[in-house]
Amino acid sequence: MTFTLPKDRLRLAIQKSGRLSTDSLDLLKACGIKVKSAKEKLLLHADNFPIDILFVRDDDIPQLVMDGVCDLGIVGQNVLEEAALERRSAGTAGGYEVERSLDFGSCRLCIALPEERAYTSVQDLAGQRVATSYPQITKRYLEQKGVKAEVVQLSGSVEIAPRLGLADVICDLVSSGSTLEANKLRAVETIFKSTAALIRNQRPLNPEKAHALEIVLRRLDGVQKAAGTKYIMLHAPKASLEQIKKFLPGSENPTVLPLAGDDTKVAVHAVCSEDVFWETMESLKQAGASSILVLPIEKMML
Ligand code: PRT
Ligand code: ZN
Repeated sequence: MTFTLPKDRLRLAIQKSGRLSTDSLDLLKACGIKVKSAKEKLLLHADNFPIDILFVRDDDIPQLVMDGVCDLGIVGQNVLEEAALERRSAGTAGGYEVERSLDFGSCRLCIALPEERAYTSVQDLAGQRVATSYPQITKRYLEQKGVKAEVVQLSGSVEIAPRLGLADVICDLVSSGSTLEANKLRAVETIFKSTAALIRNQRPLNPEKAHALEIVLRRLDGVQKAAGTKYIMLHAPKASLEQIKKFLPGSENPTVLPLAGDDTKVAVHAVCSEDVFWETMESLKQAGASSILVLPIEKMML
């Protein structure tokens, strides 16, 4: 299929269908970029922003960005690191920059072995066969540790390799750990920690695209910052105001307002940069606060 892409619109590659797809689309939506969900399409134009979205397999995203076919991509840092190492070993150029780490797609690349096997240190992996979909990252780790082991590349179902006799140990992504548990494996080393990231091609953008990217990044920072914050409102006796302020997590300058009809109390409004737990609310209550409300914040611009 061939299509032409306009030169003054940003091109962003995201995963078509998989663990990062919904979060990537939700992030665009939170940044005010409207894309109609049409999963059968390869390319979508945002209606209200100069950006086109390309829906592809996650493995293709680093290459599309490094080769400049797309200006931007949202991809797991595990996939990115593997592709970058692969390119380096093949001597192929292609620069990229990680613009932002994102707060989804978190996982870790772990070495795991059958539960019943003893393990004391990474040196125990010498002479072993390690099955993985991430041969470059795995080899780099083993080399750094001075361990000589055979790396067997598999494209999927790595967790069954020991049972099939294809390998002695595996190196695979883990998030909850239930896949390892179901396959009677245990993680013994974490060799790479990953989240999704927004990446860009290293070459300078033309002024229109650079301006559009600046806006996207500002909005994205506003969304990510808001995700970890809460707005808290409460009534505080004037006498215990200073003590109550100390319990407000990560809040620098709360707003203190008079309370109509009661001059012994004030209303306190604060943006808390950390989550507000029940324990915090209980401490506030004990310190004399009442009518405590905790609200989520959708967007922030400071
Ligand atoms: O079709 P396409 O090639 O686009 O997708 P894919 O099947 O290659 O990737 P997908 O959608 O499975 O994962 C996309 C990205 O999500 C990965 O590259 C990671 O950055 C991130 N991610 C986060 C994960 C996991 N968590 C994860 N748990 N990717 C895969 N897994 C797998 C893992 O390989 C193992 O099989 O889930 C299993 C382990 O999960 P737990 O929860 O049982 O530990
Ligand atoms: Zn993939």
